[in-house]
Amino acid sequence: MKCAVCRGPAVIDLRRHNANFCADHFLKFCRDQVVRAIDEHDMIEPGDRVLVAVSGGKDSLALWDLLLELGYDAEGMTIGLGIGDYSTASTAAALAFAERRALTLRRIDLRGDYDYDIPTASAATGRVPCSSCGLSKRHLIDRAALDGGYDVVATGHNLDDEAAVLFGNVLHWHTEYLGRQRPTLAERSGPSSPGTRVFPRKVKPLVRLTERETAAYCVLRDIDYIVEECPMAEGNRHLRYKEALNAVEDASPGAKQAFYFGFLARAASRFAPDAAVTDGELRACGRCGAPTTGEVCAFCRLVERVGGQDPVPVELVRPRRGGARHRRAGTKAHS
Ligand code: Q46
Ligand code: ZN
Ligand code: ZN
Repeated sequence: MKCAVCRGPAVIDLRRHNANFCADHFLKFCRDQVVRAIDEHDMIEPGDRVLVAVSGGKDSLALWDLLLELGYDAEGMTIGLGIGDYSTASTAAALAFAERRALTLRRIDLRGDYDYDIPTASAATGRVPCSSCGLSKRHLIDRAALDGGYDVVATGHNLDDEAAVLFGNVLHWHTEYLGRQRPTLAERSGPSSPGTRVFPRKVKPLVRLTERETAAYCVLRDIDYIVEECPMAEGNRHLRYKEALNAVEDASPGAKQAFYFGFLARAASRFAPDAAVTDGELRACGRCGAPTTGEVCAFCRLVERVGGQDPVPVELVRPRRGGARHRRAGTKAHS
């Protein structure tokens, strides 16, 4: 197996590109894909301050590393979700990465700062853990970006994630989500205070890389990431959609990227009006000031409902494969 660029020994084969690469040219391939995503979707301007949402997994650490390699001013933020050993190990991986490179990593701990955690929130609300988890993460990272003066929030969603979300949104014809499913979401200002940002710009620079590629990137860059997946993800729709798409990809390499990039090029704009309809009029939350369509934002309502409750062990709320404990699953399905 030879590298497609230098004919040296290859370390990875990329069937969807019909090419093999040596370590150096694979790392260059990853950087090139990120540069292309950033350029094509106007993600980051030179001089922008970037806040990277860091979980400690392969995608977010590869993203942070790639942005730094490309010369961006990128700081990290991690949120302790309280999902047992998984959260402990995730935070440790994020911290180790930041410390080794003397980087700034902002930290929030749900139990320490807001007196709840994701398993307890799931038990108290009777909804899948990903529901309160996604809500909490979105709210807290938006808040941190606005308060910290960051121009843009970057998340580690990769091609597998985005294709699976698209598959789910098409399967259920969630046209408002299809209208919003883009690798760059522009910042938004409040209607009552034009010029004041209420939502930061959000970008997904890894959309041109698969999770196999981000894992290989981490190995070749000597990045220690948490290999274990979140125990709450087991059995959720997002994973099932990924498996279905992987079966298609196996039989037909390149199908996944054709599906996702074809959607962006030829279909996404058709659904934009559906997204606009559900956007609603924004006002400031009466408690925290965050933008919301109601009196009090969903995050403050969640904290009010579940804050201060005794911790519920992960095992009691962990979803089981095939057993539909709850009706809804998967935050990424709506991102
Ligand atoms: S961390 Fe949170 Fe994910 Fe775990 S509970 Fe769900 S949303 S699966 S990306
Ligand atoms: Zn090479
Ligand atoms: Zn609020």
